[in-house]
Amino acid sequence: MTAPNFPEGFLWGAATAAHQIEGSPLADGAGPSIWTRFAHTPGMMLNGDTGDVACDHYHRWKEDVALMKQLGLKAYRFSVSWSRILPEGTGRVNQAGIDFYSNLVDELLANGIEPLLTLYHWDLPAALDDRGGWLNPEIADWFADYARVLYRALDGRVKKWVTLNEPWVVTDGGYLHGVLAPGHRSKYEAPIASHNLMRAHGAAVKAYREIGKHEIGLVVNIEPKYPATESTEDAAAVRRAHAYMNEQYLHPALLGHYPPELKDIFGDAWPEWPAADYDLIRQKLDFVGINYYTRSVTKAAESYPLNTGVVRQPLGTYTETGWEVFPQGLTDLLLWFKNTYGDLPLYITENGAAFFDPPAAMVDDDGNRRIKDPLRMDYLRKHLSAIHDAIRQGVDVRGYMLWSLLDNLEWSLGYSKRFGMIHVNYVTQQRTPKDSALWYSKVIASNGASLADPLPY
Ligand code: PNW
Repeated sequence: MTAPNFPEGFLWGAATAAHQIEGSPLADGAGPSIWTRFAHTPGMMLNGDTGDVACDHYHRWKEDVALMKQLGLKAYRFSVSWSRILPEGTGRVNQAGIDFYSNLVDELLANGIEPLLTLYHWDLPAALDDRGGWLNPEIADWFADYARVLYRALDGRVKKWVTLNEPWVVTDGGYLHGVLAPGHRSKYEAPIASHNLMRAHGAAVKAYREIGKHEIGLVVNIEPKYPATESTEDAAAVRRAHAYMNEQYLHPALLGHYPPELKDIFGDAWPEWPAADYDLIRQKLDFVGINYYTRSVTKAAESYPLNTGVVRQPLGTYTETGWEVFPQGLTDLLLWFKNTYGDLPLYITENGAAFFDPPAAMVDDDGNRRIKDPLRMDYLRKHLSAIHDAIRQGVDVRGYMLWSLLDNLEWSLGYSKRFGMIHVNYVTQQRTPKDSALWYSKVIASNGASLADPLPY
């Protein structure tokens, strides 16, 4: 490999989300979110884990920013918990909630780290779920009002804003399959939740144009779909899966319409939407954030309501979440994005892997605690090279946020899956950068050139 040239100023960073790391969800006047509630519903979380303590980032944010600085991160993507800011979701503002994020942003800036702020990473105020949550069309206004509070408090110090993280996961997990909060299972609800998410996105971007002076975008998780065989049935399955996951949100946000396959998938559960909604949803965006983890090899199969299945690859490498490692898919996806939606600045806003890492027991010759995580290093190196391939082919990728800064609460899978480049001991809360973090730190310092070097082991 020749030394890759990443664009000057490429934004190297790491990502987290409020409910996954903060802990103390009800501290200082915050209201409960659907995740506080879901995690305390028996049977919903693996091992009965909750986000009550998580990484205790709510108290250790200074230490965590110091670690970011030590590793040389240029950027940090985090999310704000809506119910810390507005305990009832609308109306009364909780100043202590604003102060927490305001202090975090100041600390990042003081350490030369650019904040990327996500307004919604899945923790809807429980009070709003009681009013219908994402099924209530009023939520577009609720979300824009919440966004305005933060724009007023932080715009200027925060220059990169994200409306929603992964509307697909919110709907698919939360309203179609019931595995994520609020735990509903309905093909009638899913399209409504999706549509209201996109209306809320549009309303928040519109509000930003009135108040904000910098950049705002949307973050989606996308995953290329390859056919299992050359049959026409599998080709059709790929089209459904692709429309459902990759186009359902990007099409309305960037093109102003839904892909036609959604009607086939949802049948009578797919409503006709008022034309005016599409104007609200389609707003000019300053960038799009892409979260990439895996691909899927797709076949026709009986499943609700998509009638698709995934074929496991016998020679594939799989992570602890059962996702195939497939770096080429990221290059393919970035090229697909450019061909479909045109030139728009892109950030990889999440990419990473859960692997089993040995506990932080090893001590090296210099007396430093070491955690060897060769699989994560290899995963990151291959994906960064895949991004570089896309950049060479003309895709405008401006930054990379590794998922995740810290081991954290992997939603309903609890603490069983470790995505962090920094190990967290959940008993002592001790943080230990894994070898992948030390390696990533060198990649950052060389602006990617060190990707050409072989891995240390
Ligand atoms: C993302 N999928 O979720 C989230 O943004 C993170 O909060 C999460 O911890 C991370 O990825 C790791 O899971 C996803 O099924 C969940 O394709 C599911 C999928 C993709 C992303």
